[in-house]
Amino acid sequence: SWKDVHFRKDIGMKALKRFDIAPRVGIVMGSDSDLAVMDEAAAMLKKFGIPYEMTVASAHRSPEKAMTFAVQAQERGMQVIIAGAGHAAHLAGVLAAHTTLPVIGVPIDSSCLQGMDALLSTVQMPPGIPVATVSIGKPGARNAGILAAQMIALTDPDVAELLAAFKADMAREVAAKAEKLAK
Ligand code: RP5
Repeated sequence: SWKDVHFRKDIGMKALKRFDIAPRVGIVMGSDSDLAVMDEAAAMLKKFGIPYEMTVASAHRSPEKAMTFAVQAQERGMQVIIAGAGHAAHLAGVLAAHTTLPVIGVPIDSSCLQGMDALLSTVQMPPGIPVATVSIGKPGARNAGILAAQMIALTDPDVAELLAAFKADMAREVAAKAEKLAK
């Protein structure tokens, strides 16, 4: 089943094609230098068994590709887009301009301003075009993956079950830490 497919980034697209599976989440990043951060989002989607596709498209350097990705995402079966970019990060906003799918923005800490520039560029969308912006860098990318899973879980009980187990695991970990501290 598609749940058994391990969507490593290098074989992700091939696996999707081999099993004839449509990606449900599109992860887009402004440059391949963003990959180490965006891999955190991918890791979460893998954990919840959600097929995804990863690509590079830049709002500034390849605007046509970014626009086409957003325009085609829904008809290709995607339910959520996660977009990560650094510097003056307009990628998530540009994708959101071209789709009605929910777009989650990940500000990437790749500039001299450590991502504050990307955070403000991503979060400060004009009214009418929302981007659900998470925190800067790897923790934000991880949360983007979880948030995408939560959106998908609204109509997918299997994913909802995995998310509930994930939360229960976190609570157990905290309890174990508290217990250790009390000893
Ligand atoms: C942004 O510029 C990208 O998202 C990346 O974070 C940053 C640097 O890109 P490269 O110069 O490494 O390609 O558009």
